[in-house]
Amino acid sequence: MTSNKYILNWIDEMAAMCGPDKIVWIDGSDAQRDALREEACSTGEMIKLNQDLLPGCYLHKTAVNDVARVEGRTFICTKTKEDAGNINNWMEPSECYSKLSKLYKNSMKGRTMYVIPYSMGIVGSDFAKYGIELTDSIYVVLNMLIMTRVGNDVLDAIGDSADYIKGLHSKADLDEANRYIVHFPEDNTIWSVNSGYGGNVLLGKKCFALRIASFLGRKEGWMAEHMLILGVEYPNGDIKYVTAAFPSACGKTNLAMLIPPVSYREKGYKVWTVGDDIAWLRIGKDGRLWAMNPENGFFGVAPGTNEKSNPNALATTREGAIFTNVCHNLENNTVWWEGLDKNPPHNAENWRGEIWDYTKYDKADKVGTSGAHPNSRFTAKATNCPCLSKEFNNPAGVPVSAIVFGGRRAKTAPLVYQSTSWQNGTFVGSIMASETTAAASGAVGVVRRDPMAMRPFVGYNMGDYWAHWLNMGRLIPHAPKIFHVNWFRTDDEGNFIWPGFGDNLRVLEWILARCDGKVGADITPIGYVPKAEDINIEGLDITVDTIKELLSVDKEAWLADVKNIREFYALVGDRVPDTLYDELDALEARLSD
Ligand code: OXD
Ligand code: MN
Repeated sequence: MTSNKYILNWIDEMAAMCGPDKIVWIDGSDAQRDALREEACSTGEMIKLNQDLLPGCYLHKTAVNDVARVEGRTFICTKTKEDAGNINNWMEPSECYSKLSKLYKNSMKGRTMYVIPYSMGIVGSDFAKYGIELTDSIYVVLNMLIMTRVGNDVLDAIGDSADYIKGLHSKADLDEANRYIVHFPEDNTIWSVNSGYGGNVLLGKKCFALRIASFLGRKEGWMAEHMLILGVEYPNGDIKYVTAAFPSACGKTNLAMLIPPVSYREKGYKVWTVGDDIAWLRIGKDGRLWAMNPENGFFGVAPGTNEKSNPNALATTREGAIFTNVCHNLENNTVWWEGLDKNPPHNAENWRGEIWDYTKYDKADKVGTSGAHPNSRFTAKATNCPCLSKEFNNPAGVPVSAIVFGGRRAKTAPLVYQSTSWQNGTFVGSIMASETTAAASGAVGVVRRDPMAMRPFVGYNMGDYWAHWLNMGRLIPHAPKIFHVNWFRTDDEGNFIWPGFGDNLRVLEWILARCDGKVGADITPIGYVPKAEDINIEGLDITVDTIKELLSVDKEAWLADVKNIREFYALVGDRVPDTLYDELDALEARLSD
C-alpha cells in the first residue's frame, strides 16, 4: 500500500461519504483478479464463458438503460463557464460537489470500495500519468486491470506526491435521472455516479486520458487526442507512423489493425498497431512529434467485428476478455454478435438477458431486436493483438509522420486531401464532420461537426483547444503533415465507392509518400489532392476514372458546408482563434473563384 497522506486522507473522506462496508486495495496480482472473478460470478455480476473455447473470458450485462456514454449528463466543472465553453455542459464546481455528494451519500452501504491505483502509460516513465479510481464495482476493477496498468508499483511511482487524478465511481442505484459523469480539471478530480457502462465508469479512458489529459496537455505543452496510432512497415523494414482521429463508428479500430491487401503482403508490407483510441502527443528531443498510447487494452465495439472485417481484433478477444452486452450463445456458452458470422445461435439470450429469437431480427430496430446491443463491447488485452507494434511498451512512443483526420461524408470530402500547413491542418481538423447514413438513421446527410473527433472529449473551451493546436504547430520544429480522409463516399444508389478496410493502406501509402516528398499532387481550393494515377489500384476492381470521381471537389457542396461551419464556429463562441476565421474566409474565397 502507501503512506502517502494525500491519498489516505482523500480515501478516508470518500469512504466517509460513500459508507462502504469495507475497503479493498487492488494490487494487480493474478490471484486477487481470479478471486474477484469468482466473486462476480457467484453474485451473477459476470458469467464465466466456455473456458475451453474462450479461456479467461467472461460476460457482463449492464442495466438496460445504461448501455452507452451519456454526453448530455457529462459535465466539465471549471470555475468559470467560459473555460468549459459552449460545447461542454458546465456546472459550478462547489454546486456540483454538493449536488453529487448527496447522491454518493451511503451509496456503497453493504458494498466494498475497491481502490485501484493505475497508470496511463508505462509506470515510472516520463510520459506516464497516474490515477486512483475508487469504485463499488468488480466489473470496473476487472476492466481497469485490462485497460490500464494497475498495481503497487503505481503507488511507489506516486510516492509522497499529491500529483495523481482522483476518480470516484459509484453505481449507486443506476438511476438514469441522477446519472452524472463530471470532471473538475482544476482539481484533478473525476466523479461518476449511477452508471455501470464502460465509457462512463472506466475513469482512466475518456474521463482521464482525454478530458482531464487534454486540459493538462494545454497547461504543460502537449496534446491528448482521440486518435489511433499505427505503423506501416515497408518491404525494406522501415516503419512510418500515422495517427488518425475519426468520430466514433468510423472504423478507428479497423484501421489500426488493418491487414494489407494481398499484393502489398506479397511485397512485404505490414501494419502494426500501437493504439486504437487515444494518443498522447509530445515534442521529442529530436524536434519531431511523438505519440504514445496511454492505454493497455482495447474497449472495442463488437458488432461488425469478424474474420474478414478485423481478424486481428477478433483474435485479440479470444483469451482473457470481458464481453459486455453481447448475445449469450447458450448452445456452447460462448458469445455472438450481429456481423460475427451468418450463424446466429438458435438457443441464446439477447443483451437484455431475454431468450432471443434470431428470426425476429429487424435491421430497422436493432436495439429492439438484435442479439447483441449495437454498442456492445469487448475489453481485451493489447498484448493479445497479433499485430501489436513492438514499440507498444516503448515509454517514448513513436515518431509521427502524418496526422489524419476523417469523417463519414457521402458526398463532400474527397477520398484524401492534404492540408497546406499545420495552421491549415488545424482548420481542417476544426471543421471535421460526419454525416448520418440512411442505414444508420433514415436521414441522409445530417451533418454533426466533430472537431478532431474530440467534441465529446475536450476538457475545456473548444476555442482554446484550437488555439492550443495552433500554438503546438509553432513549437514543433519538424511537425507531421496533416491530411483528411473519407472512406465513405457513395454513388447515386448510396453504395460505398471505395472498398475500405485493408485497401485503405493504398491511401496511407500516398499520405506517407507525400510526407517524404516522393509524390506530387494537384492543388485545389481545399488543399492538395492526389493525381488519380498515384493511388495504387493494382488488384482492385476500380478504374482510374473512379478514383478521379472519389477525388473530385464539388465547390457548391463545399460552399454549403462553409455556411454550416460558420454556424458551428458561432456556436463555439468568441474564443475561436481569428486565424481559423482567416482560414475559413480564404477557403470561401478560393471556392467562389
Ligand atoms: C468512443 C469509444 O465512444 O471509444 O469513442 O468508446
Ligand atoms: Mn473512442
